[in-house]
Amino acid sequence: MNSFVKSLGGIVSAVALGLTAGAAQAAEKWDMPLAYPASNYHSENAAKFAEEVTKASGGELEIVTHPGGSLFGGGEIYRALRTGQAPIGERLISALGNEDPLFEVDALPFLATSFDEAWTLYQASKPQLDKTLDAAGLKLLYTVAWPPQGLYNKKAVNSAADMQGVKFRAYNAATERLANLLGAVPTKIEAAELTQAFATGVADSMISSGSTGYDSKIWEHVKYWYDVQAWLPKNMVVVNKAAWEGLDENLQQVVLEAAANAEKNGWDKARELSDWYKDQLAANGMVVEGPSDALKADFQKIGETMTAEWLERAGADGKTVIDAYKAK
Ligand code: PCA
Repeated sequence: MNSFVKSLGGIVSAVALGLTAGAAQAAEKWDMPLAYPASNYHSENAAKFAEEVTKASGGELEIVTHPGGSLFGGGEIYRALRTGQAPIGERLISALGNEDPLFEVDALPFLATSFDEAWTLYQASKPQLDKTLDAAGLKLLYTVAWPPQGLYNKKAVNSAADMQGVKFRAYNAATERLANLLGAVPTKIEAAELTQAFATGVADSMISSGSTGYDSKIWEHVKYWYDVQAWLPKNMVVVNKAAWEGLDENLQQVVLEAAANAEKNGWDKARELSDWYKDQLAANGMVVEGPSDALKADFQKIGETMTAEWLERAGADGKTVIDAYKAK
């Protein structure tokens, strides 16, 4: 093809594209990256949220979820949202501790250990969370908690001594630190890569909920889960502020209403599924039990160290959150 024909072709297709874009201008489509598998309740809840927005807006704003890290991996989602590569998405809040220590408050061992306490901590930390996100060019739409975090390990664990040198999968800086304090050897691995990590022996242990163990059929590789109830981390769904401001007020209202529903439904679902997940681990042959007194004491000590370290890093803002939580 000579260059004249080529550039003519370019012009023709540019015109055609322009026409298509013009015709479709009324409707907006938002891709929504998610890090966790499609069948996980967080992802199902997000899909329902997306559907509600699409329906209630009469198709004016269509939200399409992309679970399992298929559009952006878990580690990429926050950046994609900040840069506007994705207008909306979901991320584990405590994975962002390197951005701001305040993101880690819901991964402090033994600060909030039940759904009720986790909800209270969320309310206490919300003003700071909003502020931090706003400064990053983002707006919080809703959060949903994970069930309480317990210890998975290939072998029985009676105390921290049994964790010496164990290959430990971490999902944020806090679980990395915890592994180090346990004497284990941490590697950060996103949930989407978990099955492979355990199958290939890259990891033999982790701290997570029954939910993530269930999603990755962890019983194929791991025998024990200790219900330590160390903390309940949350996922958040956030929207890029520029994308948000591009919506008219009616559409913003539609999104806010769907987000409020998603928050309520998501937390309800997490509570409802928490025991079910534990039953599933046991039904698939795992030993599911409470931690021994020695293990509990070791975890308590580690929790105190981590809380002191966090307070130092998080400064006055961190103290404000903790004080607000304790006052509730
Ligand atoms: N599951 C997520 C984070 C917390 C949880 O329970 C994970 O393991 O990646």
